[in-house]
Amino acid sequence: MCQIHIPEGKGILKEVLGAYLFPQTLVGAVRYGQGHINDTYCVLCQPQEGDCVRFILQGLSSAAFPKPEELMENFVGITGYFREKILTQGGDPLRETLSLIKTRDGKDYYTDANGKVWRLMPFIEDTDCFQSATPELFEASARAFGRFQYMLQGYPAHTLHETIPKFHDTEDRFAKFLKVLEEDKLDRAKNVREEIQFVLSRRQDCSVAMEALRQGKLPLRVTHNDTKLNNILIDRKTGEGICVIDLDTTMPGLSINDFGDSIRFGANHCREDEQDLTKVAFDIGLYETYTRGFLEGAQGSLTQTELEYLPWGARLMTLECGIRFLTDYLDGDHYFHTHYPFQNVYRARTQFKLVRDMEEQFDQMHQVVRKYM
Ligand code: ADP
Ligand code: GN1
Ligand code: MG
Repeated sequence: MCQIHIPEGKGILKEVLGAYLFPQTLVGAVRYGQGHINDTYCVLCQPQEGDCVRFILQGLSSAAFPKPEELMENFVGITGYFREKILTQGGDPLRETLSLIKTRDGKDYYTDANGKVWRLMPFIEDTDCFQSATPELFEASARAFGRFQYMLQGYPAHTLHETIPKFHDTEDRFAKFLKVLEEDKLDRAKNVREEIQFVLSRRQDCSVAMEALRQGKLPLRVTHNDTKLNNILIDRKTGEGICVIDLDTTMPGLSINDFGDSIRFGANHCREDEQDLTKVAFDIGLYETYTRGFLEGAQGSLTQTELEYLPWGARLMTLECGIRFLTDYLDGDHYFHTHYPFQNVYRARTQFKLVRDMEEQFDQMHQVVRKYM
């Protein structure tokens, strides 16, 4: 057996990799991707002839996912459902959806000595994962997320576990923010007075989607709930969104949130933690591009009311995400991966600037949707 390269301080990886039987010689594992939640590694194997074969190894965040076994049950159900659909349509399920590699003892995942759950998946090659995109690629991602919504229409929603309870319940996010703010256990509130005020003055907004759900105006569907541009793999040959990834929050939810979260992340030209707010601006042109693609992909599966609420989806997902970043900062930065101090504050600020822009352009946002209804 060759010497395996494992990142320093990650002895646990040796244990995890040992749980799998690799057909080729294991070369090593490196940290991979820009996800904020899971511990993702690219595992490299060298066959006797030819190029290295890559795998994605992920340790699920225990801070985010209290019941990882239930999450994995969802994962198996959803990917199995996609597999069948893709096969009927003559597609390639190994490229168009995620799949799991079994452990030596035939399990779908490995639980390490600390109780952390790990999964191993084939690396979907000849694809790109973008943090920002050209309008063409953004539209391609929109078609793929819209199609994701469309394809899940018939999924038995009652079989899905809620992997993060109240994940996009914006009222509950507001309540959690208030609680953490009241405690202010690290005495950090004094550093973010303006941001706190921004949230407090938008309490009413936090109820818009939840109220529409309670009144039966918006249907509960099976949705992805984390539709960032970097949660989609773009086929290098066709430029189309070939595989929707990061299925950990796919569960009952609102379609407007799937639309909205993509807008939050992609309809601008800045990093999520951009520190120069003069560079942060909502781009209504990109919003239109995404709307066109999403509605094309959804193939008429959204109701009239859902369409009317799409702009609210964008505004609320952006506000909610800002609230979550700010809450995490006040709480000690335990939830989102951070790479330097105040990163969650910078992230919250970009979200709030985008919310302001959307508030100012809300009428135009509605007009854009009407154009494609
Ligand atoms: P997180 O929840 O932390 O965001 P993701 O599941 O989104 O974790 O994975 C993080 C990154 O890893 C993705 O943005 C993508 O770049 C890459 N990735 C994940 N799964 C695959 C895969 N099967 N093939 C290629 N790249 C992948
Ligand atoms: C997280 O896992 P990732 O990086 O794709 C988070 C999303 C946030 C996003 C902000 C499970 O997404 O809800 O919108 O960061 N995922 C989870 O960038 O909390
Ligand atoms: Mg991700």
